Amino acid sequence: MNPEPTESPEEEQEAQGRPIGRRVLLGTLGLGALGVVSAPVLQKGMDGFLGAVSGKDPTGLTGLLPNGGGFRYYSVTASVPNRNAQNYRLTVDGLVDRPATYTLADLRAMPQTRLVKDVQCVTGWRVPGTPFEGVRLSRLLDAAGVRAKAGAVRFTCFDGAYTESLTLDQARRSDILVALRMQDKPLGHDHGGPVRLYVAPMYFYKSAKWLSGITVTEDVKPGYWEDRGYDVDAWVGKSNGRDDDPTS
Ligand SMILES: Nc1nc2c(c(=O)[nH]1)N[C@H]1C(S)=C(S)[C@@H](COP(=O)(O)O)O[C@H]1N2
Ligand SMILES: [Mo]
Repeated sequence: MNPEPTESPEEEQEAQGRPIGRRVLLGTLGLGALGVVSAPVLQKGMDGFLGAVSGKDPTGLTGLLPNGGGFRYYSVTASVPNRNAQNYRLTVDGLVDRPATYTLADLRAMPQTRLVKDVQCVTGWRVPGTPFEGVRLSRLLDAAGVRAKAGAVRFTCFDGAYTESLTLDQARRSDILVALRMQDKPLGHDHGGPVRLYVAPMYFYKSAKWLSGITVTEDVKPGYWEDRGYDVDAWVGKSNGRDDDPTS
């Protein structure tokens, strides 16, 4: 069953779940500004502002209309702890021979892959030509030694709520990264830093932010948005009832 793109859970959440952001934005810009700004741009501004609130710069409101490069900030939790080079950890466990825990330095010391492709959110927005850089997921899986009966990979996040998954065949693709950098800069907190998943060929909801766990499992378990109607196999242009141009 495909969700109706114009009434996707993400948008419902944006509409209902952010009374503080809406109130602050209305109070700051005033109704005159709202009359001029079209709805999609206003929505971007709200997301950008919320991103700044949860990040570090709540003062730069006008600079966030529209926000940085077309990205919209998403989090299913009200706040997310900050993790840095000192306290970030990524665990790899489940159906593997060699479970491992990586620090940020460990991940930085591994061979890095850089990909430049479009980003496509299932709600419609697209950001062209975005560089992501990091360690191939397949490399971490090989290092862990995936057991024969394994069929899927589950991702967990240090926001404590978001989850995602891939089949093992998907996870082994060369265009899926454990990303440390985006737009040729270290991944900032708002974009899921210091480490997020980047699943180039799929809708951006597969690219779990604030990645903290990779667990090899027998079967695919639907992730956060997939429990709420999104397709588990999220190929751009071939899922969720959409016909976007592919990103890979
Ligand atoms: N942990 C976590 N990862 C997440 C999300 C989220 O809410 N929490 N939202 C997903 C969705 S729907 C999108 S479009 C992108 C948004 O990434 P951005 O905030 O860097 O633009 O993150 C994806 N990964
Ligand atoms: Mo999304």
